[in-house]
Amino acid sequence: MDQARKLVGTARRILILTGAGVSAESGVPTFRGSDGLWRKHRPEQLATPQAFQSDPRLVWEWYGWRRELVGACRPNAAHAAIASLTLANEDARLVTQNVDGLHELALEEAAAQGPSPGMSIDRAAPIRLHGSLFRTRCTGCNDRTSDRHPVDAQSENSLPKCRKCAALLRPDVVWFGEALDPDILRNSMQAAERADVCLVVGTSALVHPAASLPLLTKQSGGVVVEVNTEPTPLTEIAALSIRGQAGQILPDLLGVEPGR
Ligand code: BJW
Ligand code: ZN
Repeated sequence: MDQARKLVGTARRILILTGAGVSAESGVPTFRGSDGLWRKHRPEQLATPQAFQSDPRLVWEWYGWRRELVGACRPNAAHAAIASLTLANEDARLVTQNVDGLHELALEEAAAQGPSPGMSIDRAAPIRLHGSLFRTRCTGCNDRTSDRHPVDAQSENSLPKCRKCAALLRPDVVWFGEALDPDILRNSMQAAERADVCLVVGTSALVHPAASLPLLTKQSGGVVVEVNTEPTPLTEIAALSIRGQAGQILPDLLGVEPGR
C-alpha cells in the first residue's frame, strides 16, 4: 500500500478506470460477481441489440428495475475520493464503464462542498464509455434525452416513446456488439496513452475495448495499479495489485479525505 500511495501520489498524469465494483459498496449489483446481474440474466437475453429487437418489453423491464434500484443508491467513499482528486488535480482523468451516475453525483457533492482553486466540474466529469441508465435514445430519430421516469413495461404499447417522432425509445447504453461512441473512445485512449499511472478500480477487465485501456498506458511507458477484491486478467500486467474494497482503499490510496 505504501508503494502504491507513492506511485499514485507522484504521478503527473493519472487515469482512473472504474467498473461496477466501485459501486458495489453503494448497493449496486455488479455484473459478474457471485450476486452479479449476469447470474440471474443471460447477457445475450438482455444486453444486446438483438434482444431489444426481439423482446423490447423484457429488456425495458430489466432496465426499469435497475433504474429504480440504482436511483436509490448513494455514492460511497471511493466515488467521493475519486471526485475530490479529479476536482483538485487537472491532470487526473476518470473513465468509467458504469452507467449508474454515481461518479457524477459524487462530483456534484464534492463541488458543492466548497470552492477550491481551479475547480471545474466539467473538466472533472467522467468519460462514460457505456452510456447512462438515466438517458434514452430514440430508435427512430436518434434523439437523446435525460430520463429518470419509472418505466411502464407491462406491455409493448406502454413502453417509452419519442416525443418528437413517436418511435420506441431505448436505454442510451452500449450493448454487446455495438460500437462505443468514437469521440469518447478516442479521448479515453488518448488519456490512457498519456497517463503515467492507470489506476483500475473494480472491473473484471473482461469487456473490451475498456479492458484494453490499461494496456495502452503500459505500452506507452506508464504503470498500471489495480484495486479489486479479486484477481483479474490485468493483475499480471499491473505493477501493483491491491486486494480489497474500493471504498476502504481509495481514500487512503489517493490521499484525499472525502468532502475536502
Ligand atoms: C470490487 C468490489 C469492491 C466487486 N471493491 N472491487 C476484444 C476481445 C474480445 C472480445 C471483444 C474485443 N473487443 C470487442 C469485443 C466484444 C465485446 C467483449 O468485450 N466481449 C467480451 C465479454 C468477450 N465488446 C463489445 O461488444 C463492445 N463493443 C465493441 O467492441 O464494438 C466493436 C464494434 C466496432 C464497430 C462496429 C460494431 C462493433 C461493447 C461492450 C458493451 C458492454 N456493455 C455492458 C452493458 C452496459 C449497459 C448496462 O449496464 O446494462 O457494460 S456489459 C457490462 O460489462 C457493462 C459493464 O460496463 C461491463 C464491464 O463490467 P465490469 O464493470 O467490469 O463489472 P464486473 O461485474 O464484470 O466486475 C466487477 C469487478 O469488481 C469484479 O472484478 C469484482 O471482483 C470487483 N469488485 N466488489 C473493488 N467493493
Ligand atoms: Zn424520435
